[in-house]
Amino acid sequence: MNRYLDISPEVHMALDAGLPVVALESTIISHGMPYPQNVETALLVEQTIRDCGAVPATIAIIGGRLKAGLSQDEIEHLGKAGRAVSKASRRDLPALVARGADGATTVTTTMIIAHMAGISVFATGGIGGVHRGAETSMDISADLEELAQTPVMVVCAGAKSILDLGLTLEYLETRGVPVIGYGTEELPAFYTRSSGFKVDYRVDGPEELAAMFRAQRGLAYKGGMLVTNPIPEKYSMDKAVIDAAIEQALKESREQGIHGKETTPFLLARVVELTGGSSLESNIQLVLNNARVAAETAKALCQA
Ligand code: PSU
Ligand code: MN
Repeated sequence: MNRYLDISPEVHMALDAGLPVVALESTIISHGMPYPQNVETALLVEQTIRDCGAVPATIAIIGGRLKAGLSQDEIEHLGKAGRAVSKASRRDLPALVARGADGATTVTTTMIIAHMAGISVFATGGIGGVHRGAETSMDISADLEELAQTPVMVVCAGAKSILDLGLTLEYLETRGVPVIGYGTEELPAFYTRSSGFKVDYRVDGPEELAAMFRAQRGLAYKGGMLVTNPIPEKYSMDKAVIDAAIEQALKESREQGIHGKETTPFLLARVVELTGGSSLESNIQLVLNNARVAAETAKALCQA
């Protein structure tokens, strides 16, 4: 095992026994939602995974240690500290480990640590991607590169249209990452079920998903797989309302010269503020929905 990694006793026992485990990220806790809803959601997501018969492994960096499986106190700490906790992407891990610092893991670093721990299924809300205007800013999330090189299945609700969804799909195609629609042929756009873009393949259940992931492993590919699961109909948002909030947030980020790792957290926080928090409930519900699909798929992978 990696000398910087700590696997919690519960996660360790599950992995040893060949039981299903689902990884969860922590940037969504510290940077993706306000306190206290972030902590409530993180705990509810863990409970949802347990109710499905799998074991949750929330991932973060605490005091320079890579953690797979957090205590309630650690989750509470990450949620309360919020944006004071470093958002940790691939390039940040060496500094955080060497300095004994805390870090909230993005999709990228959650994939890295999940893979180190031997966990292959990961549930989240949305992934990073190619930003609008990337042809000049070159702002492309490290999440896409990680999907191309680390063998973890990421279950998300698509990507928010703060990004250029068409370019994000082009990038994933180039890097050989299969984009799967869960019960849909269309790429979901996080708050809404449709985006106008097609996914590569549609699957209709956890067994089919597990079979595809098993085949990818059998082919000895080094990359992962992106599963996009649309938000449940009853929680999906009005496209006009969310699009207006996103346009406004993008305009403010340009005016304020927001760039680099601050861009995504800034846009996410402004969208929640501008929609009066009505997007927060949708966000919470889609994460729970993804947790259920991930747990069922982790179970199907164990039954091989
Ligand atoms: N998109 C969301 N919610 C999130 C994130 C993205 O809808 O919480 C977070 C995830 O942790 C993701 C990260 O991995 O932001 C991407 O950041 P960047 O664009 O800086 O790579
Ligand atoms: Mn970026």
